[in-house]
Amino acid sequence: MQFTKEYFIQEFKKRLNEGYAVDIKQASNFELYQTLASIVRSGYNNAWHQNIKNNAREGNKQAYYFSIEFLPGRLLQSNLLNMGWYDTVISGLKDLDIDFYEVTEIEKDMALGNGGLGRLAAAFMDALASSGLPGNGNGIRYKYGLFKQKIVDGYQVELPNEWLNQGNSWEVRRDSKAVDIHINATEVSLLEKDGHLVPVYHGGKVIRAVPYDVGVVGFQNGCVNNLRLWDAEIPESEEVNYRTLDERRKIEDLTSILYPDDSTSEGRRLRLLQEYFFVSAGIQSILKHHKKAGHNLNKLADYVAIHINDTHPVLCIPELMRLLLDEEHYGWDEAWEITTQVMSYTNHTLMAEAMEKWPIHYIQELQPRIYQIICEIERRYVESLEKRGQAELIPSTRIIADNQIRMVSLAIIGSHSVNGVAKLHTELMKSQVLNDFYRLFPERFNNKTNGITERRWLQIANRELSKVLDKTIGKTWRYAADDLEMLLKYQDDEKVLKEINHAKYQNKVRLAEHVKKSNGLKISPDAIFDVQIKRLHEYKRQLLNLLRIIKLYQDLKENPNLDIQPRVFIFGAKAAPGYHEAKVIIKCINEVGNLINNDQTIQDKLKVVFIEDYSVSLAELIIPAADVSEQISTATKEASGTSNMKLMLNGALTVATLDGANIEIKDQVGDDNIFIFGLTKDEVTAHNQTQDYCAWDYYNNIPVIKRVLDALIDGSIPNIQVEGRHVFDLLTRFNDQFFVLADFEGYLAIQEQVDQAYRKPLAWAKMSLINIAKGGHFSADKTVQRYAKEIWHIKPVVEKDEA
Ligand code: 26Y
Repeated sequence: MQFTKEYFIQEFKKRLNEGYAVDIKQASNFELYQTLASIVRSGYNNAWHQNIKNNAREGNKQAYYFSIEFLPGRLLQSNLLNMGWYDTVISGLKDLDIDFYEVTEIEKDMALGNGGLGRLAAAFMDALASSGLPGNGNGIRYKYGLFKQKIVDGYQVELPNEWLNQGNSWEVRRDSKAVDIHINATEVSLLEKDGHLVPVYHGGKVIRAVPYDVGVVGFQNGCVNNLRLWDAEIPESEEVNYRTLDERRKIEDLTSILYPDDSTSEGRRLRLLQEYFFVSAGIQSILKHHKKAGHNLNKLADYVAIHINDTHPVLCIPELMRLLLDEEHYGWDEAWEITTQVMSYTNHTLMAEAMEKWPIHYIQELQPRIYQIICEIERRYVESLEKRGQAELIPSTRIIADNQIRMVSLAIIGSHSVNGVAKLHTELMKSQVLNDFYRLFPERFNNKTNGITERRWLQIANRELSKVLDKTIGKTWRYAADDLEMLLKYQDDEKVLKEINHAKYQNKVRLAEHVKKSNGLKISPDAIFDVQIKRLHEYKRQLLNLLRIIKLYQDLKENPNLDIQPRVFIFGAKAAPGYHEAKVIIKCINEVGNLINNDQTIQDKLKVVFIEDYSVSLAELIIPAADVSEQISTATKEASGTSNMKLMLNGALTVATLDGANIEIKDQVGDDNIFIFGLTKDEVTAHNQTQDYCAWDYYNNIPVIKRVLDALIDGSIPNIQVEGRHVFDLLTRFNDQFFVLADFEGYLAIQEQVDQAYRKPLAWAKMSLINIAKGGHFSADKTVQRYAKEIWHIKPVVEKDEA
């Protein structure tokens, strides 16, 4: 069927009437949105169904991406784009006098993630489908997802994000695919049955996992994959075992929020239960599907690849072992062979505190059989190292130590592939943090630099720039992101450069309007829009940014006529609810903002905007409007970063340390088109090894540092008596763990260069153009194609020209 405007208009009117008994003039935006979504769903449901059937019939090997987070954002526009219906729908709605973009605003972000890792998982879903690769997601359908952030008196307040209140248009509940999960058995004994030893669980509870499937539509190729999100319920037959409200509430809590507060043992246990819940549900459902298709489990690795996204789903390994041993009666060696062939693992951080370790008794209580299996994996592992004569590597790599289970060890030992997410990160993994594992299993380690989906971040988010690109280099970049390089030919073309600047300006106007509405603050699109958007973390160094803002403010107070380019500092950041330091930093940013934004004497040369409740949708508004991208983590700490890629793709110039994927961005755009500063990885490593860093020396010996830090504690910034002192202490008494003071002067100097560069609009636009042109390098399509070829061994089942 040809999807014409006439057909669309007719269908739209019909469905609106059938669904809501209203005509267009009376319909609310919500009703219009629902109607539109229903047409979109009908448009891909058949392909979705066929895809599932084809994969089963053809025996295509499929990848399953297990992730505790998925952060897709809104789906209406990306589904329309991927189906090739975008322009037709906009034009049809226009004929009906409906503002498409207003309707899209109704959709709540699917915010089942907290940051880079979750957004990456969503980008991979889109990229897999768009590459025609059979790849599915497996995660949790959180009722509230990550909290909704409000800023009250400068403080972060966490509220539930009721994203499901009005339903989710994109999900389909599949009762027939529900599976049961046994938890909290008090004891497991082995009984002989039909010649096999089978485990019998005593005590405990059964939880039913019910999947909600979301179709993931590929870009104009007819491929629709599956994102399966699990909800927890009490099975009817089990109701008698849940007698108190408290017990029932526990089941509700299980899929209530992402990352329950882990400052209490209750919260930590809840997260562990979540991890086991979605892992067990996912693996059981994969095995069921595999058996139903008539395949032998011996051959599981010919049909299935399971990917463990960070350590959160690492119980995949003992859970698959459990099912193979106990339910399918494989011997250990055979089961282990199958498991390691199927599993692969991505590491997203090398920071010790973010590496999961679980007290043994948590796992014992959760599922004693899983604990037994982990112990046996450990026993055999230790034995094998002894046999290999590598006993010296046992203490650092073993799974169980100090009464804790190290999830990284389990992940590496139980997988055939371990990858990092940027070149530097993989190198550090191999040479430092996971070096002992690398010595044991060098062939498992590989790099897969992260990627982003240009479709969302350019085609959807930045229509102004997209138009300029279409006009200048044609439309092939919309299909093949590498074609953005064609833009390089125009780097000295004044007309094109002006158009790029104009597009940026329009995006800045749009963001300024939003800021006026949301923050009540007037900002000028003529100022530099200087953007730092990411989770609030000390290593990401929002503090470094803040100290420089204070410095500029002090300079201006001393000399109101100081010749600086007006700048608007834009922050978007959530702090983990239990992360006190991060919350203190948010308060300080907001209070410095209050002071500066209300000070008439500095003639609007500085403004500080904290955009609350940062999300994918807000990123779509902010990123196209950014002039400067702040990627200023302490070298070695940011595994990759992905907002750095999105911002460069949208023509922002990066101020960066040599960390994560910043290094690869620099390699792409060249030294002249990026602003690099700060300690290098070797310098940071040396400080850490020699422990020679002394923050007080910086404070005492460098007047500009002293002046800025003193402002935190001398009352010159109102309302931060406690928080200012806290930050001061972090940077001095606690010896500035992230080397903020060491990098401060370098940061000021590079920002001075940014200031000078911005004064030459055409030269700036040229740098911007080069960044845009090189943005295609970081396409998630290419990244997942590398995973497909080198880790999962899956092949495209839909070619582009089949669309
Ligand atoms: C401790 C625990 C529960 C935990 C919770 C969340 C551990 C890690 C995370 C999230 C990590 C995360 O988002 N990491 C980011 O992954 C991105 C995608 O690879 C990277 O670009 C980014 O540098 C990294 O910080």
